Amino acid sequence: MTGGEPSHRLALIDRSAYSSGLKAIANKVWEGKRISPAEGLLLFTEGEPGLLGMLADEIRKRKNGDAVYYIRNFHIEPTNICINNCLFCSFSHHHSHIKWELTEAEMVEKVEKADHSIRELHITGAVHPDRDIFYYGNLLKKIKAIRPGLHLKAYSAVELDYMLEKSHLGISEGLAWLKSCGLGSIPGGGAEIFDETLRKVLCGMKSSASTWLEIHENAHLLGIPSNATILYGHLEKPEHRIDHLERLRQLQDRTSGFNAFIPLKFRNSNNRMSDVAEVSVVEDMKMYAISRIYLDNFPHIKAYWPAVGRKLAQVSLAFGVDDLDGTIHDSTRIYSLAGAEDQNPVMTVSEMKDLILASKRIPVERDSLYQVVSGD
Ligand code: V47
Repeated sequence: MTGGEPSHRLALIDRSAYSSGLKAIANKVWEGKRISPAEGLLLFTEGEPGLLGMLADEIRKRKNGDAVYYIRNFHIEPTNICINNCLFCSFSHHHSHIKWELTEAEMVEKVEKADHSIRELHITGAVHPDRDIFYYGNLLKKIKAIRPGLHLKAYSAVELDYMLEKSHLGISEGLAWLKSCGLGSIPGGGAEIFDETLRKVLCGMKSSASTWLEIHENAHLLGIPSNATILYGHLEKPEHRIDHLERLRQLQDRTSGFNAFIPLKFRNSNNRMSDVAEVSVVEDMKMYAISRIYLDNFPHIKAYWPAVGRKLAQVSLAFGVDDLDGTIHDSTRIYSLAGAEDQNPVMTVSEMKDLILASKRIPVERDSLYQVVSGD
């Protein structure tokens, strides 16, 4: 906290016209207490951006000071051939009708060509019917042989679920083997929305919510950290968002294995949900802020700028966000295909720093485990 200012702000809230319910939540947040699902719901239905931003910003400050983290990273998307056919997806072959897959040699070549300052490789893509855990484990081994220092954040729980099943391995056994191959952490993809009814409509073929959570829990128990996401701004209601956050908060209470939570705004180009309008920026900021307030046990809230655009990512820094992901190096197509602003996402370190400094915050280069590293 910075000298007396927060209590002054709280006094302003107490004298405001906010409902007694909102004032009670504000008091709880200031005292560092956890809010309930009903209170989270009230924030969605009654909270306005000014109040939500103030509360989220206070928590962000207590947890991370003025640091805004970023990492030098790039992605490999191994294939767009997918056994699933999710309504919101613009990436898989189901929508484009063009199938492609990178060979192992092509992926290894991408690593060989990658700038040596890059610390993290994020591997995720479609769920290819023929590729099993041994294929993907051996890929990690080959990459590690060339670049032992590169952190491999690889394979969403949905990809893992399929490769484990295809290879007849249990979750723990399979993850332990992938760890021995070089798996460093698991990205947060595939969570979408946990509510079973809605999940069936949006992505009924995909792994269930409970499987997603089980895979992350097993990973955490093996010392493999992970991230979590929510896909929001489509058919869901505030209660679905709170249910999603609550399931994650409960798991994090058990394991402390999540590093970051990443709200992913639904983008409506080139998919079977193009008739669903994208939500407003106000709605985006509410989602970031309430995520920061609700997930009191998550260290970091990330705005993934290739998905939301750099302007929105910059504004999110006032709504609880302390992490902007990375430099990306024009290596992902998941969001450009879905209509994101940056069609060739790449951000130089100096652009990243300028974006953060303009928000009066401190750019901090990190590794995949949020250790501070000195760049350049
Ligand atoms: O699970 C797909 C989402 C996710 C759309 O862990 C869409 O650091 C919006 O999880 N509109 C994959 N979202 C990406 C992902 C991720 C990204 C960056 C960092 C990390 C991390 C994880 O992309 C999918 C899905 O929820 N997605 N299509 C769409 N049309």
